[in-house]
Order: sequence, then C-alpha cells, then structure tokens
Amino acid sequence: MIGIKKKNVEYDLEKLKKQMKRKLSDYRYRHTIGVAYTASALAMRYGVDLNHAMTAGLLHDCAKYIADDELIKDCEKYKIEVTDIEKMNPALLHAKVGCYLASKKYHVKDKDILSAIRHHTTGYPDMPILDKILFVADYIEPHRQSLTKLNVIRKEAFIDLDKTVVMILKATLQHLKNKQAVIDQTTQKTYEFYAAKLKEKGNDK
Ligand code: DGI
Ligand code: FE
Ligand code: FE
Repeated sequence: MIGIKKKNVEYDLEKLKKQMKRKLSDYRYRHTIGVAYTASALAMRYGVDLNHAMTAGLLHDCAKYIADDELIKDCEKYKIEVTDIEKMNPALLHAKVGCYLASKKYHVKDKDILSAIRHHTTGYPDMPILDKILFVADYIEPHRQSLTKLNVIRKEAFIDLDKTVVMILKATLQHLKNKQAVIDQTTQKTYEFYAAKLKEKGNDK
C-alpha cells in the first residue's frame, strides 16, 4: 500500500537469549544481557528501534567463545577478509565472525544490526546510530568494570553520544598503549574522526 511505512522485522528476543545462554560462559552471558538492556535504554533516548537494539546487544559477542586459531580458520572458510592487524590479534575477529553468524546462524537480515555487530570492537568513522549505541553499550553496561571514570562516561552516554564515543576511544587507546598492544588503524581513525567532529561542534571541552 502506498504511504504505509514497512514495519521493521521483530526478532524473538527470548529465543536469542536462550541460544546465547547455551553458547556463552556465565560471565559472557551476563555481559551480553547487560549490553542488550543498555542498548535498549540508549535506543529509547535516541529514538531507535528497541527490538533491533536488543538483538544487536544479544548477538554482538556471539563468536566470543571461539578460540583465536578457530577464528582465523572460520574467516578462511567463510571468505571473510583478515587484515594484518587481525592476524596479529585474532580476538578482534570475533566481531566479523559474529556478524557472519548473526546472519547465517541466527537469521538476522537487517543491515543495521549486522553492521553494528561487525564494528562493535573498533568502531569506525561516521557510524550510523545503532553502531554507536552498541559500541557505547558494550563499554558502559552495568557489569563492566573499568578504572577510567566510567561513571562520567555512563552519564555522558545519555547526553551526547559522539562525545561518549570519543571518551571511550581515548580510554581504549590509552589502555592499548599501556599494554603495548598493536593498535588497529580503524580504532585510531575512529577516534580522530569523532574528536574532530566534537571540535567542529565546539563540544570538545
Ligand atoms: O568483546 P568485549 O570484551 O565485550 O569488548 P570488545 O569487543 O570491545 O573487545 C574489547 C577488546 O578489544 C579490548 O581488550 C580492547 C580490544 N581492542 C579494541 N581496539 C583494539 C583492540 N585491541 C587491539 N589490539 N587493537 C585495537 O585497535
Ligand atoms: Fe566484543
Ligand atoms: Fe561485548
């Protein structure tokens, strides 16, 4: 019918919860539930489909239980491109493999959800809103513990999402530098993009 907006597909959240409970460790499952509800709270604040936000949250770490060497093998099998940085840090691949599984195994068809899962670890410049929501929810969910002013970041998430992304990436980059870990260019570029965006908005204080 003309003029009637197509309704979004609704995913069965209870079924996804059960599937994740079976696959993930208790610790990872608890985190997953925390991310899903935090993503849904942010979706309320920013006017995003709640079912999609919950689905992205529930599935974002669905490949986290897979060991490093298996992640590499899975990428070969599923023809997923692996960068040199990912070869050095295969754990980063849980996002790309998770995106693949969300699509093929959990039958997620929506590109917005798949994109959010694919990019949830490094982010990327100029993310769509659901990608930003998942990226932030992953960091601030209630069970997450971090030394770096998490209370301030949690509050900011409901005020200015771009500023929150900058705060998270700044802390993550610092953490990676302290550990002398290899930094993925995407993490660095995403930080630079949002830091510049904040400066333009005059909100970089
Ligand atoms: O899967 P989670 O633990 O819930 O969270 P995540 O998917 O954001 O992964 C977090 C880890 O990813 C954290 O230990 C930092 C790491 N990470 C993020 N960006 C980079 C990175 N690790 C490396 N080596 N390089 C990066 O650029
Ligand atoms: Fe993750
Ligand atoms: Fe996570």
